[in-house]
Amino acid sequence: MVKRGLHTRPAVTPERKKFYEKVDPLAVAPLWERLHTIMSKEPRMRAAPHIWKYDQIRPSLMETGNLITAAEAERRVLILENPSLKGETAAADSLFAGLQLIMPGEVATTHRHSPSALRFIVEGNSAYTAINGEKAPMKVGDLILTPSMVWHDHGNIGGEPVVWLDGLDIPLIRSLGTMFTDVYDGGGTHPEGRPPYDNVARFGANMRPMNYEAEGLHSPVFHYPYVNSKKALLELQKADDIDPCHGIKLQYINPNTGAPVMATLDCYLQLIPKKFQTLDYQSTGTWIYSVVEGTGKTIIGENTFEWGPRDNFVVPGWLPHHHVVGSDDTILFSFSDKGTQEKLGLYRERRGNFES
Ligand code: 1HN
Repeated sequence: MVKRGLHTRPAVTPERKKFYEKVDPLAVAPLWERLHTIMSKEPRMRAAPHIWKYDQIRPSLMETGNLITAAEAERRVLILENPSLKGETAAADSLFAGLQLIMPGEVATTHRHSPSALRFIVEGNSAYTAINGEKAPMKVGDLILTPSMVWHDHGNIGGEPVVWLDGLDIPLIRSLGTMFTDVYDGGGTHPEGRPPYDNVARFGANMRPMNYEAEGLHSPVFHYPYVNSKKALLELQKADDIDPCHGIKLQYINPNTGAPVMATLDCYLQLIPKKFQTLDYQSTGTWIYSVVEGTGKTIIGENTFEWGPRDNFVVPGWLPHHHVVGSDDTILFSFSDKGTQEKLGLYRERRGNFES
């Protein structure tokens, strides 16, 4: 008998083997042969922890600028594909991540899709994402949302290449069978909408227009400028209220509800002070990080990942992990499926010193 977790696989006697073969054409199978593979005492993710060092990827990413136009590619993205999920277009069991490049003068035309997406700007300050025609000028460290089924396009009006991290809920949408995509007017661009930063002024100043009625499952703010979110973290350092597992970790929220910014993607920005070592944190959530400022390392089970600005790494669910920060204060962006799991009553976490 093979013992694994809670369940044991019964012996395969010649009589049983014959039975299994006999019933196979009927499209039925004995659950007792499978129980040990599907049920585990605790989560076992298919994705392994992985780090994508920006310096190693950047030359190849820039090469794609000559290899294919944004027009031909539609979206010029190098998928951050987890080696444990090769060919599956995923960074982790439930999340997609990629690095998108847009060259000076290029546009990526308007489309919309049922997967929700976030952009976290990594390099360059001369591009924009337009949401229903309203431009969000991209600055390094800004978070820009393109929620489910909202029209969006990108453009680069300056002289430098611009790169951002794309985060999407593709694996979830795929498994639910809820994938829909539309191309705007056969590959065109949405007409100019409201002026840049309109959404930030309307909903992002802890105020909102009088008699506004909230609708939809996503934040009415779709642009969270880094200057604002970084300022909040720096101000909070004065209170010296450092969470042992997370440092100072702020969640980007939908101001209508206090909920995560989108139904299926939950975003965070955290400051961990220099020389700080966090306590272990274990959660059912999968976390994808983008390092903004500072250097350090993250220890995830057996893996130690050393990181600096613009590196990306993934912490798959239920793996205890902690951060060790170098000689400068560190700022980390991350996104997660935490919000999705919480809606379903499934999120669990453990903090501090525990048996792993
Ligand atoms: C997509 O539409 C974008 O709109 C980025 O910029 C990344 C990855 C998979 C599928 C669609 C975009 C994407 C994507």
